[in-house]
Amino acid sequence: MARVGLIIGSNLEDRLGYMEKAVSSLGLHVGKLLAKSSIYVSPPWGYESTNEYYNQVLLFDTSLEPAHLLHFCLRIEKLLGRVRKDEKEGYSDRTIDIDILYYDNLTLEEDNLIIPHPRMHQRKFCLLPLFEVNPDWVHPVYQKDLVQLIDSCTDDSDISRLS
Ligand code: PH2
Ligand code: MG
Ligand code: MG
Repeated sequence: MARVGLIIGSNLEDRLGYMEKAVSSLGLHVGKLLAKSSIYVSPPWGYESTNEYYNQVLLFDTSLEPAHLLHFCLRIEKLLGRVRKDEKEGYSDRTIDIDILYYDNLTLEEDNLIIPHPRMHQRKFCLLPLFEVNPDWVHPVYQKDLVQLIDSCTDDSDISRLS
């Protein structure tokens, strides 16, 4: 059994609806939901769009291997209407994105899957909700805890909790 942190995000149409559906599908396919953070609202990171994101971090116990976990994440994205543009064109708006932030203390670098998520330490919309649900987490590559990661994060975008 592994303990994993996932982040879900949506910036199109019925954002809360897509996120609720993602949480329930993940509960069916991935394992036991242990915690979910508040929903955080932030502007698109890394590209221009007027559609703000909702993001939420989820913690699960799972018996899926990393590759299977990724498979289910991608399948649920597709079921929820995610259309993937050519990724060479950069980021684009999406109904739902489901990313693996970490998988126990594992570090993995494969062509289609890097764990921990290679850009999570650059993004407040990952670090702040993760701090809410697992404040003791330590990044297995950088060996920094979340207070240190948040402190050295240069992301200055406006982020708030959905109230
Ligand atoms: N996801 C991205 C690119 N930019 N910005 C925010 N605020 N939230 C996201 O989830 C997000 C993003 C690529 O996956
Ligand atoms: Mg993503
Ligand atoms: Mg993704």
